[in-house]
Amino acid sequence: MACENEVQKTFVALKPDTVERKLVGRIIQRFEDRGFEIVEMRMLTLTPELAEEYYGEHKGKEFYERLINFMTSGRIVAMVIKGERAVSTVRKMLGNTCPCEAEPGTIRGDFGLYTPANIIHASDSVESAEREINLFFGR
Ligand code: FUP
Repeated sequence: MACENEVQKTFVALKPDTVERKLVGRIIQRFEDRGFEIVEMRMLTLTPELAEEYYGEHKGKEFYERLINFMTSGRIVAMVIKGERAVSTVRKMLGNTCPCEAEPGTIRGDFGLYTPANIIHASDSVESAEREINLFFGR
């Protein structure tokens, strides 16, 4: 497959488990090592309102309440990562949503064991990236 150049921005959140376990620096290091640039970064505690807006697509699913409780349980680090094909490449670096299925060498495969404490979130498409960047940095 041809490797087409396209600089993109994607949204990444380091979840409360990552802040609690003091893994923030090691995970950011992976993105910088890969060649990405951190262009925005903010530490915050999600309000239930923001968490519900952020995860609105999962409302009604059996894991939703646990997910919202977890995501509001401590500080997160929200950031915007920029670089060549950031959206798909960063997603590959994360590994499977469920850390038990994530390959070793991926972030979730190296640092996580279960959901919802699966270390990190990253946008799954260019459209989601725009929505999430706007939600966290556009106001
Ligand atoms: P991802 O895009 O990889 O973050 O995954 P999803 O958008 O499908 O899920 C968002 C979050 O919901 C996950 F990061 C963790 C949580 N979740 C569960 O707790 N259980 C599930 O079965 C699926 C997702």
